[in-house]
Amino acid sequence: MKPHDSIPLNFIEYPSDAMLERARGFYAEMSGRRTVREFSSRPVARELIETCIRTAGTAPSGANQQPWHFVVVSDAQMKSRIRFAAEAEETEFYERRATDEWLEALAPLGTDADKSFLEVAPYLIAIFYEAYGFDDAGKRIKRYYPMDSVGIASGMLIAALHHAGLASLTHTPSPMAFLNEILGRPDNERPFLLLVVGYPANGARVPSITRKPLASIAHFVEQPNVAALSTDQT
Ligand code: IYR
Repeated sequence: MKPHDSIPLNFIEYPSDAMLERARGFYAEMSGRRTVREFSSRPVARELIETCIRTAGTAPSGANQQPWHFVVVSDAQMKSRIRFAAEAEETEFYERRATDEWLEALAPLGTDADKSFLEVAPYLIAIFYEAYGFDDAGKRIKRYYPMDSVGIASGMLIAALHHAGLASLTHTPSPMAFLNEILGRPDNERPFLLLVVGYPANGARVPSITRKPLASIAHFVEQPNVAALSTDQT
């Protein structure tokens, strides 16, 4: 089937050595990203945040419904309200809700119910997905893969922020329905992630963790190279 309307693809082809250089350069840059939990209150230009959100908005989405909404909070009073509500949930989590197994899994990261970074960091980006939408007549319409789509957009936002030189923290107080209430978002929007954004605090430290090597996160299903096999056997 053809789309209703089409335009020529704007595809940039690079020489193959340049492609590898770009791939390696981007990997090197992204492998330097770390989730940060100690933020500086140093202000960040709003235009940086706007531009990174524009990048997030280029993510692929189910039926191109772009089922996301980003609420950018820099207002101190709002940040305090969010911190207060998040800490209430987190205290419940750490003291009662979390299983011992879960707490054990988190122990290496050193997280706890203190969420002071929610007031310190210059920006909180509350990311919502639309569980359903509305047509022009106000009738409920289905959204396709909204969570998955917002997950992809969030990943792109995290990459864009890192690329711009900012640190972020993917914070998921649970449950986080309080974000709808505090930020006045409608019922069809569900909180997906609270992204904390800013500069790291001076001397910020992060847990000593490693990333799984390629061989343990991927494998290739390839056509056997028949020529190479027959020479090996001689
Ligand atoms: N939401 C809690 C707990 C927490 C859960 C996971 I899974 C993490 O990777 C990190 C933290 C908190 O933010 O502390």
